[in-house]
Amino acid sequence: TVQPTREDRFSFGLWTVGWQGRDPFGDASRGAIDPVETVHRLSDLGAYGVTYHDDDLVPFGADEAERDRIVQGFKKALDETGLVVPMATTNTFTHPVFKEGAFTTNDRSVRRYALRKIMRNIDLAAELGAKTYVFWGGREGSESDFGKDIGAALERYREGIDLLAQYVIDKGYGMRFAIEPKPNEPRGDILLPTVGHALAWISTLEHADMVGVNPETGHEQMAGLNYTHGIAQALWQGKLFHIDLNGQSGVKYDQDFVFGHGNVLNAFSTVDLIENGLPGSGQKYDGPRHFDYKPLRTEDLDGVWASAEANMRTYLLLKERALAFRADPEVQEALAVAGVADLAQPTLSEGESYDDLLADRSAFEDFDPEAAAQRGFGMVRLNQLAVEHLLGAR
Ligand code: GLT
Ligand code: MN
Ligand code: MN
Repeated sequence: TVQPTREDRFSFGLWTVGWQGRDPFGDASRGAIDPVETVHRLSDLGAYGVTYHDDDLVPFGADEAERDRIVQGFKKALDETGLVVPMATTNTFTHPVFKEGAFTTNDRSVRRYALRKIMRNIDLAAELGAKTYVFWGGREGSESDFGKDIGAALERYREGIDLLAQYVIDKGYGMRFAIEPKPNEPRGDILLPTVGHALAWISTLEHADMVGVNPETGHEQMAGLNYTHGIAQALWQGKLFHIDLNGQSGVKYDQDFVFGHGNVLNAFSTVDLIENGLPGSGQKYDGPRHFDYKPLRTEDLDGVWASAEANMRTYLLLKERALAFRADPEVQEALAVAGVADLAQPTLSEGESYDDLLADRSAFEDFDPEAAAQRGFGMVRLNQLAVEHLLGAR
């Protein structure tokens, strides 16, 4: 059961296994991997998809002939393996031209250049069959509260995404956009820092219907937030277009650990939600299980591929545990004691008005808050059952 197959729909970014271990304090600890090799290795490991930034595939500044040669080689590898490209994205953060932002830099010429760079890769992404286009605004932010007009920045962000949405519609690419929130790093503060900020901003867009979110486990946790709650809200709002699964240990730098290597109990509830959906409404995420992690800088190339496999194994093990958890009669009883399913029942009866509620003496005049306050919900027992299933003790 822990052998990944195409049906599991696991995908990885070229930049994940391809990370060479460069950090702010140290040089690369590994050599580069050819994207063609990555496609073959991921396929051998049981993944179904590979994702990329324009510059992961074609080095920044390559001429047309070089670009063509690389793209053809990549396509050939996809054909040979059957791997698909479910998602693509643009690098608008590495080159120093983007040091002050891309969509939202104060320099208008750079904003125009960024839009062109994105449009160019959207064309390629469409050619490769991508259905989701991710926007991670790593450089959209500031270190000085006085150096950025935040209202104007959000307006320019909106202008840019509206333009690109119109482009995709006019071209008939059938793509949806997914905004990836992150609170900070590399900027001191990044715009659209959490799932909530992103959802609120998306509602202001001209083509809001085709824009959702791509929440990353560690990014919500860097803000001290609950990832499972974040994706649950996005799912409930019909906005969970894509996910970046990884591991993070608390509020600190972006660790991009292997999925589950961090807050493993939250990883368990994440998989439970992805696999079993929202209990009340049955809403379920049906996109790729995408891993956005970095193999530790301590690893050699064998360690890189072992770490890719680790993400998928952890996911499948948690999936197995989540199904066992839901099937356990004692868990079902504990869920009933906690009243989990009762929350799906509307608070007012069908057709009931506030006048009816005001007339209902049992709701207030005859209601005994002291008696109701006596109820125990058994949440600790429920949580302990989850931990015991997670530990394989049940
Ligand atoms: C970058 C970032 C990730 C984003 C990628 C998409 S790039 O590695 O840290 O979280 O998902 O641009
Ligand atoms: Mn990250
Ligand atoms: Mn990510």
